[in-house]
Amino acid sequence: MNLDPFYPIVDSSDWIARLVPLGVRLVQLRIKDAPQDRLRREIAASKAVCEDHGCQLIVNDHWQLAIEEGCDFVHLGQEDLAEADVRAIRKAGLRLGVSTHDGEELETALSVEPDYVALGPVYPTGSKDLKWAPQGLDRIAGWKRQIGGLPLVAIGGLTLERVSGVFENGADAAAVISDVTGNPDPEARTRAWLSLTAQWR
Ligand code: TZP
Ligand code: MG
Repeated sequence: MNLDPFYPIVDSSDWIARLVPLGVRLVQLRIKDAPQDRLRREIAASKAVCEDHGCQLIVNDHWQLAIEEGCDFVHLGQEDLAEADVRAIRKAGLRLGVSTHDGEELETALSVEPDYVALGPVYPTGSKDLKWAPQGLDRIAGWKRQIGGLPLVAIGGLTLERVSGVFENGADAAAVISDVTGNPDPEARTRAWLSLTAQWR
């Protein structure tokens, strides 16, 4: 499976409606703590926009809603993975990406035969509280050696200015939150990311 190298993560369908039409081909909807009915609406609206624009939507956490809404890709962290019914996810035909932060988590992730593995945080991040120190670029290279052809997503503190290093060390995609949605001009920043990452597509 081929992942687009630019993998923005956003927390609403409004963001998806803003950014996906610019040419984004891979996006994650990551909404924490919302009522089920709102989550369902957000997932459905995101899916509609992504379908219109040929963009792969990946739904974080809410795998049951993702199945019910006909989505085809979910992302789970390790805690979500422990509670999820991976067989149900697979039976419904969805693909699955899994977060990892250390070797043990990588083994757990690999045991469910994921469609990609994410490693983070590469650099310090303000977007998520994590107990792990920044992994650095060497760790990206090490993870890639271990997982071989399985796509590797780098995440955490990635900016346009320093993203090249993750691709040079074997990452297949760069997942990013604040460098895009925290930018004063998110549309311009998205275009710049698309333009820079086209070389790794
Ligand atoms: N997992 C590891 S780091 C991170 C997640 C969800 C946050 C990445 O956000 P940012 O703003 O791109 O550092
Ligand atoms: Mg999660």
